Amino acid sequence: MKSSNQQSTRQEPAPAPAAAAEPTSGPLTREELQLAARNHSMPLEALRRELTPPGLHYVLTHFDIPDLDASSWHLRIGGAVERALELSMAALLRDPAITVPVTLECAGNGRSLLEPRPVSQPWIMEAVGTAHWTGVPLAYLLGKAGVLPDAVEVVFTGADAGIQGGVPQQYARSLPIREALRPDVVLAYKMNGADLPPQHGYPLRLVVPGWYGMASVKWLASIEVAKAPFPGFQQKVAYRYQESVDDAGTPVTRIRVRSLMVPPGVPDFFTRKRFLRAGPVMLEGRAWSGEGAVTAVEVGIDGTWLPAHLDKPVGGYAWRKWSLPWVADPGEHVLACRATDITGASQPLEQDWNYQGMGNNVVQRVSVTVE
Ligand SMILES: Nc1nc2c(c(=O)[nH]1)N[C@H]1C(S)=C(S)[C@@H](COP(=O)(O)O)O[C@H]1N2
Ligand SMILES: [Mo]
Repeated sequence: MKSSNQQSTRQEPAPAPAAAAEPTSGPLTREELQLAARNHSMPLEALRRELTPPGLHYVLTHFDIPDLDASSWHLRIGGAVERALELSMAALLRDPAITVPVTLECAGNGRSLLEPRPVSQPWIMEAVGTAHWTGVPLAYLLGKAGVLPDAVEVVFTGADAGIQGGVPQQYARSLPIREALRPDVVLAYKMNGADLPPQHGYPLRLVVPGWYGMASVKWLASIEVAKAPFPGFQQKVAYRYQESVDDAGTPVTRIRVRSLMVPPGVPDFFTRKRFLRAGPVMLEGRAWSGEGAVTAVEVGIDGTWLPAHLDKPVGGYAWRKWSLPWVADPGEHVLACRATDITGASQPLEQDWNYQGMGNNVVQRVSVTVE
């Protein structure tokens, strides 16, 4: 550190931009509260529903929600293509459509459970939701445009702009070509059968099944096929598994296996602690993984793990319902759930820390008082 009145000829390097402030063990800040009041998670009781109603689905918006007019809005598809396209909403509505059930989860979900706490949107564990997304397969439009053979990525830019880590930007993310050409990647104009709500990307958003939410760019303005990896802030600085601020880290991609439980009984208003009557109770919840099918869920009752029943999956990248009957006896109990996916990956009992608080898939524990 040099003091301001000291003369120095040595040039200090400018600090590299960071996705968020230094992690802390201090109390929640006003800035975190401000973000938490804008970006909400899904109340856990909504896990009872296979599809999350839009108002209950989690929301994460970095900057401001744009106010777009679908009648004048256009999507540009250009870059390394044979013919650039400029599409109106009316034109997109005439293209073939698909509907895909997708569980979206924010990569920062669980961030605030880490110690020290990465400072950003302070998710606890409910930044998740499942919807039917209807729209045009991205592969269809890329096929129409004709991707050139030396293309490596596709860059998606949203209409929303702001500053993060000192860097002015429009929200933008890329996908490798092979992911962009998957048949289930959709440019969605409907959520659960209705027009997209403003907060979920009206009039058009990308939905990338299996990937953490940051890949699913909302309020799409343009799609650019690129011959080199995209160096944008949300790709190279944010959404990385980093040990420290100056670790380049590795990119966050697919959703790690995870399960959540509908908290049984009734809550105390302020503490959210749970209370229920002694006797039979059906423990239930949902489990998902961006790596493929969920193959097992175990329910922990005071540290003893029991296999849960799994319902049929509703889609390749949508959550799967699990349930287990339990006879609650009076006293204090700790309930937990733990999913395993087709790759053999299971949720950790303790979470490894990372600088941005990405990919936390630690098992959920629910304390209940049975009376
Ligand atoms: N244009 C734009 N797209 C975006 C974002 C954003 O801030 N701007 N946030 C991303 C992040 S981090 C997540 S987790 C998901 C959240 O989608 P949802 O709000 O529809 O649940 O949108 C992604 N797409
Ligand atoms: Mo996110």
